[in-house]
Amino acid sequence: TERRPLIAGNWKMNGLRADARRLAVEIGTLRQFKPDAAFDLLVCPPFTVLEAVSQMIENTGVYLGAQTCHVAEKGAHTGDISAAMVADSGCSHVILGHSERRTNHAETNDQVNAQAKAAHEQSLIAIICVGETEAERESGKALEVVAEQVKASVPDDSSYGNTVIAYEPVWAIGTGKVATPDDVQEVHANIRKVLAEKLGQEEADGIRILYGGSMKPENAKELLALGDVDGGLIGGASLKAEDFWAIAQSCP
Ligand code: 3PY
Repeated sequence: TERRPLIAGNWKMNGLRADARRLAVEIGTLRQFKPDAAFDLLVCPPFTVLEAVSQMIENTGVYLGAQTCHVAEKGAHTGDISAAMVADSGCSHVILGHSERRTNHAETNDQVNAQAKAAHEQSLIAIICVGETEAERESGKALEVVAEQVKASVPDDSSYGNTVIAYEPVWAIGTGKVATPDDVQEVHANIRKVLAEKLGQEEADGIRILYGGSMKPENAKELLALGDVDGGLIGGASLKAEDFWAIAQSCP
């Protein structure tokens, strides 16, 4: 299975309506200018501007995603947003288990697994995030920790059509530190091995594994050229259309 690169912007908690609209228009315009470029572009703004961004990127080919969803379809969950609501807002994707969610909202592998199932039921593509902390890497446990996260967070109904993995070493998120290409390729190849054991080789060969953690125009080319890196989940650099586009243009 050919893995088409996915360049995903994680806007995090950034974007009031006016700025979000402007950024969305800029990204949509760039995409329309090169509709045949062989990568998928995805923007994941905060819930409050999904609707506004959705209108701005209509018919541009840019995909829309949310940054999390609740496991339940509806009900007494004040402040939460369900996968059905995410889909209803025009999203095709949802980021799940980002390390900031795991840390700030105590999300566990089991919860991320249930969220991904809920997303799949709404025909959303789940982008499941995994990654080790600095202490775990320093004690030589990076591969083991990430393998455990993949085993536990990826539901059994996952396929290359409905699931993307994002490897984000926690110590590289928003710090400017980037993992070395050798380290990234090693982790990505091991994630694919774990996916093959769990879902079979065909699914594992088709599932896109993104690198995240301070990806920017200056380091994107080297990272995106790695055999098991199938795109990027981009934080800060996704808030500037020209940087986001430059990263996408770095796809091999
Ligand atoms: C980063 O680039 O720092 C991210 O966390 C992207 O999700």
